[in-house]
Amino acid sequence: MNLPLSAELIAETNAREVAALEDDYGSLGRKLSRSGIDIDAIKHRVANFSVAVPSWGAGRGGTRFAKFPIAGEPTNIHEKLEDCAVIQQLSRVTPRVSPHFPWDKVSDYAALREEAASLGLGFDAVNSNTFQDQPGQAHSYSTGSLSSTVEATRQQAVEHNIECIEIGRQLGSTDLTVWVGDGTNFPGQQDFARSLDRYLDAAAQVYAALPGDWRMLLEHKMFEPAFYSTVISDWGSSILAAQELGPKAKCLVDLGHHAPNVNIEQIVARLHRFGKLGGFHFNDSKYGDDDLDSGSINPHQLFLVFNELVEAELNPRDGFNPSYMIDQSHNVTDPIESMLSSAEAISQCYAKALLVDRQALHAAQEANDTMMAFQALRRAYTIDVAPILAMARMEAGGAIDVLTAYRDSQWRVRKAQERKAVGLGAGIV
Ligand SMILES: [Mn+2]
Repeated sequence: MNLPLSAELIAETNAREVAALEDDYGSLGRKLSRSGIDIDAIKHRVANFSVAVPSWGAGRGGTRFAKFPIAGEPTNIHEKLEDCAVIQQLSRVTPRVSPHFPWDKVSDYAALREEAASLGLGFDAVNSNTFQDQPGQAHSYSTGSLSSTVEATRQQAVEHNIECIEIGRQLGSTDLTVWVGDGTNFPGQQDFARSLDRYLDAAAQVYAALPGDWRMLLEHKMFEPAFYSTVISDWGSSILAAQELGPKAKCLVDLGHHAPNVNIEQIVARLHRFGKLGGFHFNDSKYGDDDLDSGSINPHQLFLVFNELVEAELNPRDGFNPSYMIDQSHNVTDPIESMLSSAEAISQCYAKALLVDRQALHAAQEANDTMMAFQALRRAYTIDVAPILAMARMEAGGAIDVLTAYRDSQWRVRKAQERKAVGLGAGIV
């Protein structure tokens, strides 16, 4: 194992914090035990929770207007893996990286898998990219990809997705995430029915290439880059497509890809009810698909989503194994710091959802006791679960205070001396 930070550094920062943590953990444990909850059992479940980080999230993102790179940001997949390993070493909750092709292309994927393993990392869902043209590409995606009116373009998009499956097999992935930017900017530009027909026909060719234990995760998005309509615009289109494709096709919910104020937690429950909840992209938003840090704007919504996920876990119906990933654009922060902070926000909401008294909640629901049903959620939401997360992290070798340990490590300062500078330019991720 070739972990990026020294274990001594983490031990030193933990030594400053451990007495306070033990005090807080003990106090919270006594409080929870009065409600019949064993804090160690919650800690055990939190320790088994994980969320993937996207390779592209390790670099600074940007908007349609500009990108402001920082010194020492990663310039290739090898450096991205190093940064992801820092996040995992400190947080112990992000053991997998979700790669993106062609951005992360290398000549030897077996070697890349070994390189990741030596850093303490594995690979999560593989992401295809048919929303931009690459140098030397035969057919442009300017007319769309899987739904393009141009047959050769559709075929190229199918082949790219199949290539992603092949790369993913070598990396140890078992999921292909498909998001297409296909859509229109003008009324009348495309026929809604025929463009969906073309998408389904092409997606079925990708589906047919899935190995037996793989899933195809369909990610819907309401708008952007198309601003009038998109082909897979909402969870309705997504579940209909997934149902038509077959049992290995599932829906992936990105928290930012909905109309404002949509009840996302209800969508989660609906998709699970029909065995189609395949994955999650965590981020937060204020106005649209802002890709802000998870839990930074609406942590209560994140908690309510996890409340549904815990319900689903307890009642798995056709199985429950969603693929979780952070999907954010880090435009103004050090991406490592944002992902450390976000991983903690996500785990916190999971831990709080575990603290919900399900028996009391279900009893109140059956009795139509609105206030007590709401209070069952409110009681859990207001508990500060930070000591549970910190204890789980420390016991797994991570840092009690991840951001302080990261800053103490001087990682970015050291990388700024080693890595070449990243160019300016637009940087939507
Ligand atoms: Mn996403």
